[in-house]
Amino acid sequence: MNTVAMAVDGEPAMKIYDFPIGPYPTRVRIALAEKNLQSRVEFVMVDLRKGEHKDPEFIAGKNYSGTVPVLELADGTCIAECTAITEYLDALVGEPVLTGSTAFERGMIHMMSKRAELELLDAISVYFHHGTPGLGPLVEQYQNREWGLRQRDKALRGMHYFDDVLRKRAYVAGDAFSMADITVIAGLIFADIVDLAVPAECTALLAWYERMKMRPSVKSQPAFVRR
Ligand code: GTS
Repeated sequence: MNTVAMAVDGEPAMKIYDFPIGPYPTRVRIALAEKNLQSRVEFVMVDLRKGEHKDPEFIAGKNYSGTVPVLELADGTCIAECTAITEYLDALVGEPVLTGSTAFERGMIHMMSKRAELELLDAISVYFHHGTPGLGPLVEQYQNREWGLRQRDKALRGMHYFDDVLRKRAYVAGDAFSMADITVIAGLIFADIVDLAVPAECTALLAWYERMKMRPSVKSQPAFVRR
């Protein structure tokens, strides 16, 4: 692991263990950009292609699940899981609110973000790790192609579901941009990585994605810049 950027203006440093082009780390990067918090974070590169996220030291000290991103607070506490990290960052500073202000908004955003994980992002991740070479033979210790292909089909159904949602409202969880939009964006980034095209008939999802890619917090991400 090596530290690739640091800009901390007198505030206690937070670290993000990161893989800059990865769909999941991009969720946290978008949240940081939306909240204008990048300058308070030191990014630490964890090279997934070298299996650095499976190092016993990383698993014992940073994230039991052996994934990135991980947020490390100044006192050494580590918070893993994109949803948990986004909730933490959202509570640090005010606008824009990404996880909801009212009970209704919080419930809707959490549900839709979880649904975007279950039906799209996590499904494509399983397809990547099981139905394709994934991170390569050094990292992928067990693969089940049948399971991977089922998850790819699940993700395609998920795309139709979110297309239907976005025919009825401007954003995934309501009338404002939220964590749920970020999670679907990550799903479509991962879909692109595994060459899983959004079906052409999903016009609402495709149009929403074009709008999302115009947001400064989204278009500046390494996941898009590299293309
Ligand atoms: N549920 C976790 C979260 O929401 O943070 C999933 C995190 C995750 O799967 N991260 C990927 C990872 O570490 C990073 S990336 O695929 O988006 O680059 N994958 C490595 C692995 O071996 O699963």
